[in-house]
Amino acid sequence: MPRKTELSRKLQQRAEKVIPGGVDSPVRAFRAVGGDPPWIVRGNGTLLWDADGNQYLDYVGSWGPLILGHAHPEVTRAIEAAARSGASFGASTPLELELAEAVVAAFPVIEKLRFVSSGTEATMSAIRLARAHTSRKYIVKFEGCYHGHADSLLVKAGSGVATLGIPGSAGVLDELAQFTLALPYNNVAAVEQAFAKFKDQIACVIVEPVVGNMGCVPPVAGYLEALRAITKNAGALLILDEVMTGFRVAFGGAQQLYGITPDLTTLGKIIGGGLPVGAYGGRAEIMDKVAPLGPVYQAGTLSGNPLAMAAGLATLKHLRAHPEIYTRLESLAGVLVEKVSAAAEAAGVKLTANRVGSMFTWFFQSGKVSDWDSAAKSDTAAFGKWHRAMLERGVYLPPSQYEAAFLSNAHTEDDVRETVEAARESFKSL
Ligand code: KE4
Repeated sequence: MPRKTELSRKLQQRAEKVIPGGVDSPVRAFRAVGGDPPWIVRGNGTLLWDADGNQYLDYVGSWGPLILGHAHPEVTRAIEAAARSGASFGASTPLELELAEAVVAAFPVIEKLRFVSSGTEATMSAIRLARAHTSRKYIVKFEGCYHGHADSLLVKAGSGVATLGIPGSAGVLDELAQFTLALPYNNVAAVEQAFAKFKDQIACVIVEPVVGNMGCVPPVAGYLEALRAITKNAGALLILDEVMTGFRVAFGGAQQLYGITPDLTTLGKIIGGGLPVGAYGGRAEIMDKVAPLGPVYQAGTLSGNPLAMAAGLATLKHLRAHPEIYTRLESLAGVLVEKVSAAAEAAGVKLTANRVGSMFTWFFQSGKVSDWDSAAKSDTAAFGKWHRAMLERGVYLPPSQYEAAFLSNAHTEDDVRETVEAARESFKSL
């Protein structure tokens, strides 16, 4: 019995009259997988319900924030309590101080941080700060890594390695893009080449320490250590963009998992518990350059918003009180990824999986996926067909081959069994 989609489709058609593509973020339009995007009206725990009343088992989790699942009672109660005292004051509140202290306690390398309202604001500010701190113009990012939509970061590789970047979006100026070098991920030689060619001119390297935005791609052994050594030697800052990995792959993020000490860290998603929060932080000698203390300007009307701080604080308090959650997520996600991969193999479907903790991706190809070039070899049409088949069976996966999926602490062994069974049937339908 195919899913009813009439009401979602009507909402989508109405929305397209007043919102570009009918969505407030492009990936939600389901262009990469086809079909009508469900319009979600409610979530609870692992479940989502759409406007037509269809129920889904959710593996997107709002793209990472909801490690505790939807509408977790402790988070909901915290938001309700904060809301009763007023939504926003444009003044300092004890809640933002409490959350800042909780983040600093979990990330020892962060002596000071500044809250903003999105991951984009966090990385944009970190880049500006790195350029000011080093008085250098160039930055290094990696193909397949996404750090939000600031102009300097919407840049793709020029022709050949270590050449000037070219705009990755209309509206980004060539004159600005040229100062971003976009290099292949997991390739140390390319970084060494860039630092040799642009000696003493590179302000920072920004990297997803575990990539989520080309699908899940872990760092190869020694890669992050090499980035740390090269940047330290060159007087450049290492920025770990932990918007996705922070409090996800470990309570102290990828820097705890891999033992890397960055100069700046960007955070988001989980620290907002589902509400809009980003943050950037690092050593005081760097952060003290930010206004009003120093010359780097950055501001935000809703930065440190009390409702968002309350949601983030409740989330981090729960994670801190229950460290066993990370062991449980590691084990349950391992079972899920392995059993779905086995189901694909049994159905003769080429699939390769990458996973770090509770973030993972099944790539529709048989090769190893370690960078953008290898990820891009995936059969996106087959992924789209599988995504639609899983949606029909009530499993809500990220609507793009090049996104990470997430397990939450609300997921159970029964959810995994149900998902594996849906996958088994879906592979047969390909
Ligand atoms: P936001 O501006 O979307 O809050 O964060 C940007 C960002 C920065 N850094 C990393 C590592 C990120 O993953 C993101 C945003 N992630 C995407 C999901 N791949 C957000 C989903 C969307 O764009 O709608």
